[in-house]
Amino acid sequence: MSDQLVVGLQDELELVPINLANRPSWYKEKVYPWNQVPALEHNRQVIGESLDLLYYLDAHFGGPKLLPDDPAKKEFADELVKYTEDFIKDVRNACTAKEDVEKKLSPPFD
Ligand SMILES: N[C@@H](CCC(=O)N[C@@H](CS)C(=O)NCC(=O)O)C(=O)O
Repeated sequence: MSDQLVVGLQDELELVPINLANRPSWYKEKVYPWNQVPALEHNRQVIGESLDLLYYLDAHFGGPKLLPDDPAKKEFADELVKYTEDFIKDVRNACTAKEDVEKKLSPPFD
């Protein structure tokens, strides 16, 4: 680790853990109506969606960039985040299906 001083986002933002199994009502009512995490409230604006957050954090805060500068790599990162989201959604749907769970799990893992 370098001895360079790194100011992390934790010094600029307040991190509020949300228990997804027992979400506080204020979160949906006052912060993020979609009631999912993550979400960021900054300058009276609420931003959700992981990819939008990465772009927002890079644009509004200092420190190491979360996304690459190279447009081709940025496009790949974009694709990767979207792909991961679809994968998680498919796996979650398969796991919570009432029947054929194994059959429904195959396509995302294939
Ligand atoms: N499209 C959203 C998906 C967010 C998401 O699925 N968050 C999960 C936790 S990682 C969540 O809040 N799950 C609870 C729910 O969907 O009810 C993003 O990319 O930020």
